[in-house]
Amino acid sequence: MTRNIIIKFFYLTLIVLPIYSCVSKNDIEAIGEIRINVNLPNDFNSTSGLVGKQVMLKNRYEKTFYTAITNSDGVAVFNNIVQGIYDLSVAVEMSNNEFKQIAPEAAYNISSDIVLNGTTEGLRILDNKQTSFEQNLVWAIKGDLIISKLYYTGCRNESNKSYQNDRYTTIYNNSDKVVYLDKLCLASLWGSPNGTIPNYFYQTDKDNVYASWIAQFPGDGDDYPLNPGESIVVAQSALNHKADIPRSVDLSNVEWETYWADANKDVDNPDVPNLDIIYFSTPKSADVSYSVYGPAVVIFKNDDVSSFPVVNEPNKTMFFSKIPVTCIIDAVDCLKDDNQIIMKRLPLLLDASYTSAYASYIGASVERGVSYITSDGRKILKDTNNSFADFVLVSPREDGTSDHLDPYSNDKPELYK
Ligand SMILES: [Ca+2]
Ligand SMILES: [Ca+2]
Repeated sequence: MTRNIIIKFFYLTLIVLPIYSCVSKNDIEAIGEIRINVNLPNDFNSTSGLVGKQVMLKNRYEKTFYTAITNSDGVAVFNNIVQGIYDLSVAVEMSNNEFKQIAPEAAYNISSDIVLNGTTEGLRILDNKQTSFEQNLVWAIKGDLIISKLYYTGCRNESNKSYQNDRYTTIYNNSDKVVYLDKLCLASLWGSPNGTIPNYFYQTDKDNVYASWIAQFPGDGDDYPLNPGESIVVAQSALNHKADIPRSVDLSNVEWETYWADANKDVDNPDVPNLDIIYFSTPKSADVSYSVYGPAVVIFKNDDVSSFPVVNEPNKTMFFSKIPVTCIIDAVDCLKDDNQIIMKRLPLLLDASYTSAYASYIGASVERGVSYITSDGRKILKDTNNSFADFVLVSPREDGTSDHLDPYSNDKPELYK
């Protein structure tokens, strides 16, 4: 990944320099040295877990990335950063053994590997007055099941008319054990992915998230096993969308779909089992679905899901199901673009940043990059609870076809294309 970024910057430099040669020096002034001091949580008693970790700075307007590696003090040094507004991001994976050694109290009773992450949004690197910044990390348990791919943008037909009934979610077993999908819940959170007023719930409550809808797998505990390295797809509608929309996808043979009977507008594929709809804030809508501009999606298990409280924002009439963050297994926040950071819906603990398709109706998906491949050929997908670091955008080809949008594939080892 680092090599790709370096190569990218090498070419970028070759291309950009002649153009910039006519721009005044102040516009492109580089800042000499920027130091990022990465700090583990207070109850971690050593910085040994921080050696050799990647710190990323993303220039907001140029959408370029810089990376640096932490030294033995947990400090990452960047040289010759172009002045600008940056989003800082650190994501660290830690084994359960190391967790137990460095933070025995926090790790008590926890048998999973963990991730540590932290972000600072809108870091102002504009001059040499401040060249040293602190970045604190928070930890979270690494999930077995992960949302490996989201296709939420919809696409367009040959007459350029928008189409969005083909959205889907892929769930992957990222562990080395069989995991059961029984009673797993899939939910989309309330909140716009673009706008000017930050999400009320996000602003006021970091211990819960608030769902517009919740769909749940049936089963009583051992009915729907998912093997290590395998995935299943939940379609909004399990149809061959390609039959009428060549740029869309064939979802007629996926494992699951959501079907909302009450509005009488949805189609039930009898050959594909349905998730149970546990909660729906807008029951007159045709189906439970995602925003084409970017949903916030969570998967979780909780025995009390049917009796979660439903709450509204002050002076608002819509109600949402309140989900405690402690039961969430995986989550991804998708925003409309890089200018919508204030619209985040997921607490930093669940997703330290966000991912984006940057446009709607383009037939693009967001999918996790491959972290590594085990000796027996199983892909371990990137999962640091930081979508900015974990996800890559998969766009259609130039001719507009999107048949490479294979719901089951994760084959992007290199991030930040
Ligand atoms: Ca449906
Ligand atoms: Ca069905």
